[in-house]
Amino acid sequence: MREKDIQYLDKEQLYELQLSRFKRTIERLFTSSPFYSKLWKKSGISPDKIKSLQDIRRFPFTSREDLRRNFPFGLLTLPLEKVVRVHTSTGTTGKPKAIFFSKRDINEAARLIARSMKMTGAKRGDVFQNMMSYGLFTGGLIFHYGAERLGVLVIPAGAGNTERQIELMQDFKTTIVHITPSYALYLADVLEERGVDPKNDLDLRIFYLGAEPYSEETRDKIEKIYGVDAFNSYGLSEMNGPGVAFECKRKDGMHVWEDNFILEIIDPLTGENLPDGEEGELVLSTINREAMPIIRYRTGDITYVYPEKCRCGRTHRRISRIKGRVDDMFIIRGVNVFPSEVERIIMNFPEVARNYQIILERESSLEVMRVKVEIKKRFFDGSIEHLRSLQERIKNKIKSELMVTPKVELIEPGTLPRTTGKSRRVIDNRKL
Ligand code: DLL
Repeated sequence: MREKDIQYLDKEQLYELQLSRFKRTIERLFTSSPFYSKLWKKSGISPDKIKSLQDIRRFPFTSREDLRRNFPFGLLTLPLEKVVRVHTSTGTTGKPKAIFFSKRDINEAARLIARSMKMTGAKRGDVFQNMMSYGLFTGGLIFHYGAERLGVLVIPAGAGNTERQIELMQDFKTTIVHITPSYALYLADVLEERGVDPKNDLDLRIFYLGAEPYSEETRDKIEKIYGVDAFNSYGLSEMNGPGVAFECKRKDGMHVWEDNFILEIIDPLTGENLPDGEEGELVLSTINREAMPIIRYRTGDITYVYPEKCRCGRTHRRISRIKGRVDDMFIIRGVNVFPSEVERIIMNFPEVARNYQIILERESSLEVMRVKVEIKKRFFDGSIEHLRSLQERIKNKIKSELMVTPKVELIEPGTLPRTTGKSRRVIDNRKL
């Protein structure tokens, strides 16, 4: 089937495609995966009982722990001579997770990236600078293969070495950049210090932002600074890496490529499926992968499915911007808070620069949320009254929206640690 046709299949056709791929995946796993066949036999499931996609709900979830416990080869279903690549994902604790790819798996992952890039307007003749880390992280190589497949000129810059990134952008007249939102903000600082105006002195037109949660306000900020269209890109190593879900030109939710993944939203506490429109944890199953299919993987990411079809005409359903990970959420004085909500609030203040940090502490027996916010230089050096009132306004806004009274600290730009990869926004010192 042609790429374009897959994206615009009508609902029934997409359903049939998913169902047949789902059945085939389950049948294969029953015969080739000791891990799944054992698990499913224990739950009394067999492939011939699958009649509809709803039947996926009878399958047990696969957890991050399952991947760790079976590290490295436990979920591999092909002999090693048919496997051509491994990527790993490092958690904060213990063993990483290993994800294996056959040649076909790499091609299919690249197809999804090429499809996503094309959807946003990338085309031959574009110069694409990939500022994501190469190596075991998927943001480098998986995206790289997709960009080559589309036929753009790829600069495999990797993350970091900011001076060289700027030089590369200038020398090769880069038009498209793939970058984490926190590195995009950091890069903007360095450009400013060098006297380079990203809007007028460079040739940029498209940014792909992903690999970590960020707010709509941060996207707006990046679009304004660079004068580009910035598209949200979502994925995780366990599901190939990037290319799971991507925004189209409408920039209103990310299309999950449902010909490759089955998408469910569950209540993270009960595991019950939730209807479209309700927020919960995203669960994904691969239905077009050979080396290491994964069924009902609990991503830990909080989102919801848009109930209505996108105006772009594509049938693949959309998920909302990721609110955070189930385990990112912290509870302070009984209130549940996602760091992304704090970000959304503070980034709405024009005085706020590009970086912030949330520190959770205990002062005597009371829990305190300290929010350190970098302020643009001209405001930081401006009147003290203005700073005092700003501090008060940020505090009150957080208090009224999140029901927690924070301690707000305004600090000079460039004070907080900067990152070229994924950022760490919350430091929890309460357990110490
Ligand atoms: O971050 C893959 C990726 C690379 C995605 C490049 C997009 C661009 P992991 O290192 O395994 O893989 O981390 C996956 O990062 O479960 C989310 O919690 C978070 N994440 C990824 N993309 C987004 C996004 C890659 N657009 C984890 N918004 C996921 C929010 C994101 N969170």
